Amino acid sequence: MKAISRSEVKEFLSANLKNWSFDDTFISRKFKFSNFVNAFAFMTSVALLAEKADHHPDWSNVYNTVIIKLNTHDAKGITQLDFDLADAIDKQFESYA
Ligand code: H2B
Repeated sequence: MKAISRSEVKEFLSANLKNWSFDDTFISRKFKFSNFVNAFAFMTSVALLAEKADHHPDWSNVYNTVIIKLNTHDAKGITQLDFDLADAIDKQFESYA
C-alpha cells in the first residue's frame, strides 16, 4: 500500500479524524479514562482489532492514559490502513471512556 503525502494526511485528519494529529512520522491521539482498568480494557479491545487487521499500533499507557501512534512500516509512511484503524479505535473508545 502506498504512503499518502504529508499534505493529504493533514487534510484527511482535519476532515475525518479531528482528534488525531500528525507529526510527520505518526498519526497519534491521546485517550483518557476514568481509571487504569478501563484504559487497559480499551487496549485489549484495540489489540484484537489490530490483530484482525494485521496492523499494529505503537502505543504507551500510564495509569488512565493511553497514547496511540499509527503508521505503516511497510510503506514508510501513513496509508489508508492507518486511517481505517484510527477510525475503528475512535469507535471503540466510545464504549470505554
Ligand atoms: N503494523 C503496522 N503498523 N505497520 C506495518 O507495516 C505492519 C503492521 N505490517 N503489522 C504487518 C504487521 C506486517 O509486518 C506483516 C508481515 O503483515
